[in-house]
Amino acid sequence: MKSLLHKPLLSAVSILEFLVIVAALASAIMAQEIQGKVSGARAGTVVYVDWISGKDFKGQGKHVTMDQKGMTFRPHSLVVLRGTTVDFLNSDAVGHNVYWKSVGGDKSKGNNMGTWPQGQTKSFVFWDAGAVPLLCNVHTEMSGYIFVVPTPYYALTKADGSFDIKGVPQGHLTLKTMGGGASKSKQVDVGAGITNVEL
Ligand SMILES: [Cu+2]
Repeated sequence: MKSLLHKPLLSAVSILEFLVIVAALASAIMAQEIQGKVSGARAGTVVYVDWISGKDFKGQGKHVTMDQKGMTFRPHSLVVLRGTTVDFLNSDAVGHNVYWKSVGGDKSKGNNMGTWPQGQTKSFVFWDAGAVPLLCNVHTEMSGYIFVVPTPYYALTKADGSFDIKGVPQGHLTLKTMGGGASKSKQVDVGAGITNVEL
């Protein structure tokens, strides 16, 4: 009699324990996500998590390509983590130049990479966070953007201003925007699962 009562009780406890363990594992594995909308924004505004104290994210060793093709910068907007190397490629049959007047509005960070022919690449490592408006002094109608961000947690807004940043750490974070007008900023408490933010 005693053993009959005891057995189902034991198995009920172990099922509960099992479910608790599964739930704990799932929340640990499941990445946190920030979803939201930047009011008034169109496609191409960068939304990013600002510096996190105690963390020093670097894109060191990582290469991404900014192409000049069909007389345009491709992609038009490129977001990179600071420390990332941008390989400027010329895919057109004409010479293209690459220069920027400032980084994050700081004119002392302006640079002219020079002009080079088709098939060649010149590289630059971007360490300073901020917007880099790209120009070509051969073709004044050409323009592009590199947005250098301080953390690997970022997204570009879609046409309706919505965004989605996956894999964000939990905690008290600052969300900021870059490009597309005046910069916005908001404190966010990221918990498990999805956190919704309006900027
Ligand atoms: Cu050009």
